[in-house]
Amino acid sequence: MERSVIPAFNTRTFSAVTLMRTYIRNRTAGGLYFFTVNLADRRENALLVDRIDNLREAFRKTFATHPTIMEAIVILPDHLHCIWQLPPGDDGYSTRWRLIKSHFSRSLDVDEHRSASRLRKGERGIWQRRYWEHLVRDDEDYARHLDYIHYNPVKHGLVTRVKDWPHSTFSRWVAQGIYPEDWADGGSNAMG
Ligand code: NI
Repeated sequence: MERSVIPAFNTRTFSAVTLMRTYIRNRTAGGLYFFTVNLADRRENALLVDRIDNLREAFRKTFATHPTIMEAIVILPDHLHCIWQLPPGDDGYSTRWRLIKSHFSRSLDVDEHRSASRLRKGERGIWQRRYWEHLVRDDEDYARHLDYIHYNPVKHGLVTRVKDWPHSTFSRWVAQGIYPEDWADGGSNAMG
C-alpha cells in the first residue's frame, strides 16, 4: 500500500494541475475522497482483474442506492485506488465500501472456480478490513492524486506506458483533454 508518498512529476511530464483548475472548481460541490483498498492476500493474487466484471457490478449495485461520482479509478491485480465525489453533506463512504466488498465477495461465492485458499478463509478473508482514505484538500491535491492513480500501473511495474493499462479511467481523462495520450511516458526516471 502506498499511503504516504505521492510522487511529484517534473514540469516536463506533469500536465494536469493548470489544465484542471477551472474544471475542478465547477465540480467540487460535495466532498472528494481518495481511497486505497487492498485484498487480504497480496501474493500472486490477481483476483481484481481476473474478476473485473464482478467488481464493476459490485460498484454499480452500490452506487445505484448510494449516489457517487467515480472521478478516477485504477484497478490493480490485488488492490485499487480511486477518487470519489460524494453528494453534498454525505460522507458515508464506509457504508459504500462495506457494500462493494460484500457484493464482490458474494459474487465469488457462486463461482465454481474459487480458489482453495479463499474457500478456507471464507468471504471475509478476501479484503483487508482496513483501507486508506484521504479527504482531498484542494485542486493541487486533487491533481496529485489523479496523477498518482493513473501512473500506478507503471509504478507497480505492470506496464511501461500509462496508456497500456486497460483498467483505469486514464482514457476517459485523455478524451476530456486533461492528459495527453502519451502522458508520463518515460517519466519513471524523474520519479525515482
Ligand atoms: Ni498501488
